[in-house]
Amino acid sequence: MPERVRCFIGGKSVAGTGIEIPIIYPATEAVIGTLEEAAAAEVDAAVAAARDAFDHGPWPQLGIPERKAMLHSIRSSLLENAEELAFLECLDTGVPIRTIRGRKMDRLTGNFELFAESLSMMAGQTYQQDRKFLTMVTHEPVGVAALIAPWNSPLSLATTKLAPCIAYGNTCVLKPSEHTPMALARMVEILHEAGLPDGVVNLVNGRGPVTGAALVEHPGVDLVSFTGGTETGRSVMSSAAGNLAPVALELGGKSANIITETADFEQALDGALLAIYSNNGQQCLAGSRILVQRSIADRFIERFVERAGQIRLGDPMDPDCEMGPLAFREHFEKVLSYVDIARAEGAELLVGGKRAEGFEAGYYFEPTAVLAPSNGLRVCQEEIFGPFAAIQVYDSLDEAIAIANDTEFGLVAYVWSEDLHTITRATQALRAGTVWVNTPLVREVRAPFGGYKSSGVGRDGVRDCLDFFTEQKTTQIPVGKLSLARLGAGS
Ligand code: TXE
Repeated sequence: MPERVRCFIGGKSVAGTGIEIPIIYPATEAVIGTLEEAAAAEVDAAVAAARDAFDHGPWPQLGIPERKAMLHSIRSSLLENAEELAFLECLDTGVPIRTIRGRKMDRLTGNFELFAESLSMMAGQTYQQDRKFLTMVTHEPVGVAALIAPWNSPLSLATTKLAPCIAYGNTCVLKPSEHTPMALARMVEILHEAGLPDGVVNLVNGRGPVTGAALVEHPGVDLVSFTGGTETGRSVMSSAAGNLAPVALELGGKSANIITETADFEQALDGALLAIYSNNGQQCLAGSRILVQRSIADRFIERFVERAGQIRLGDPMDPDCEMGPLAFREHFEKVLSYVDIARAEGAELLVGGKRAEGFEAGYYFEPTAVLAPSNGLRVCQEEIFGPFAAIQVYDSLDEAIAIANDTEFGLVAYVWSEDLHTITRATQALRAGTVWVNTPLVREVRAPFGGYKSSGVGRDGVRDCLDFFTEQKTTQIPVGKLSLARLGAGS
């Protein structure tokens, strides 16, 4: 475990000259390291290193086979170091180690594999309508990217940006969340151990409004990819606008999980629990509004509450742990505050609602559910980002769809039914970037993923990443000599 987390710039570890930030293990609240915040000077140096690697380095000029080979080599090195990375991510986040070892590591290594493969299939276009010209469109790297990562799943969400960014020949400066810096710092070292040229990936650490803002506003940055909260996303977009830097924003959600009376009851129950309580409840795609049809509501709520109360909270390093602590103190307090907000607005607390008992320390919060009388409540409209479900009862499918769409967000939506017409009607009407039918939380990483409305701008996925991380160049060449009008030649 590192004692100090520093910047990594131009292939070297560099001290941060900003403040020192304690790194806290959320399961014990113990200080386990120190983060050296990058001040403006280190942000400048990181952007300069990325700029130099882009403008003068080999990386953007390499052929596809060479870049592909490097991505495969990175993937192998990450696999070799997977256990160490999983351990650090668990210390950073408090997410159960079994989740990290499984789906997070697959996603981390899979991101490099996917974009290595996608390079093989990268192709431009030709336009042949005008037979006097060859017109071709090619993809070229854009330049230096600022990549801002969140704290709920640092390795997989950072590399969802980083892998396509470098695959398509760009260079970057990565800024992890100040709450979860350790696994990504080690990952950046591993990229270099695998042979990545210096300056292609640079790392700065620190608070969002300090290090993050300095990076996003930097005139040397050509594009910005951000995952985080919706309010922060708005400010990132307006800062990037100063440099006309394109932005991709993956933001919050308040996704509806519609449980119909035609659902496979047990599957829907399992799915609803996973959708709100996995990853300690901290995921943008959580099914945080559970809409249950009246005819099955009593039975569903009873079983849901019973199961929520039995979820095994504990030491996230324990392979049997199902739910760990929330990621940091301020976030714990934010999630807890919604219990009083819910009560004050007339919601009924069904389960949980307080710090979990039996833990001397750690940001442990009980799996919580409230019954909300209306979708207008704050617990139904605001992203809580914790293990906190707001359950509502509806009568008709049309009513459920209207409730589901009555939100500023539009990241994902879930529907559970064995009836084809219910499924087709709901999937067409739901205003969300992804609709999951009879399943929770599958991420087909090749397909577009992103939000309608305030849930984001742009999409992850192979085709959209190619569009975002490359410039398209149209080149035209005449076939044979042209007979051009001869201005100034007389007659
Ligand atoms: O996230 P922030 P916060 C949601 C969730 C959560 C809320 C606030 O609802 O409760 O956002 O969380 C960096 N310029 N999500 O405040 O601030 C920051 O350092 C540049 C949803 O912790 O969005 C971190 O690296 N960067 C979500 C990253 O932005 C800035 C994941 C995300 O932090 C910045 C996380 C600035 N001005 C929270 N300010 C998801 N979509 O999965 C902050 N940052």
